Amino acid sequence: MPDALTIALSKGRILEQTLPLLKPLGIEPLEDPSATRNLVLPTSHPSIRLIIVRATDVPTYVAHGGADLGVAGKDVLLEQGGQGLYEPIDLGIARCRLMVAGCPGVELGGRRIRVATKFVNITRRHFAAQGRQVDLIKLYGSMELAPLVGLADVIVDLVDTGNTLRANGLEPLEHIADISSRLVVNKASMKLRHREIKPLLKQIEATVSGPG
Ligand code: PRT
Ligand code: MG
Repeated sequence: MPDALTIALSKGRILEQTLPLLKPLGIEPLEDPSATRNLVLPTSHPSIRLIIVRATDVPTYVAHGGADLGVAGKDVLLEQGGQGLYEPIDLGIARCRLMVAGCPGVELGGRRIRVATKFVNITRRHFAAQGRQVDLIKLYGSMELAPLVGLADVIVDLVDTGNTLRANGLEPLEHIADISSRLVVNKASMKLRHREIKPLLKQIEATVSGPG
């Protein structure tokens, strides 16, 4: 299927919450994505296939034309800059909040603080907008650990239920942004394959904003 329209998704909540949006459009993977090791998945739609990539790699695949379309968290797009992409639809899925969090009662005033996060660009911008310089400590996961062992004063991470913070004795301190997943489109594809992509976008938009 060299000419198949390719949609990049990541395993986990984005895949789980995107498939129900694609199903009414007649787009269903022919094999169970959570059970297969295949990274290229044909669908019930003869000219649409899915590829499975890391959540943080979706913008890269789409910007460089490895996929025509993709679904990416707004956190990932904010952090990476979203260059080379159209971002036409807020899918309203995989919702959460980007928050500053730390130990209850932690004093942040009047000194330079250390912030552990995988979102270093978002974090720098957030504190710079407050006129604060911070020392950034880049981590790739388990951010909640950093304040507990004295690696950082606070963290910047995604929060949904708050259970992860609570389980580690941390609390949300500042709200940075509300996050949901966005449909992203390769700019050249949008021009060259407009006849296929435009109706798809219309249908997805109708499903997202539709009744119920
Ligand atoms: O897991 P992997 O390293 O492969 O990649 P990933 O973590 O980037 O992917 P995934 O599937 O975990 O997240 C994909 C996208 O889902 C993110 O980019 C967000 O846009 C969105 N999303 C929505 C979330 C959450 N909710 C969320 N709760 N992503 C992560 N979390 C994590 C959070 O980092 C923290 O560890 O869940 C924990 C907090 O959840 P609560 O419910 O305990 O508050
Ligand atoms: Mg994860």
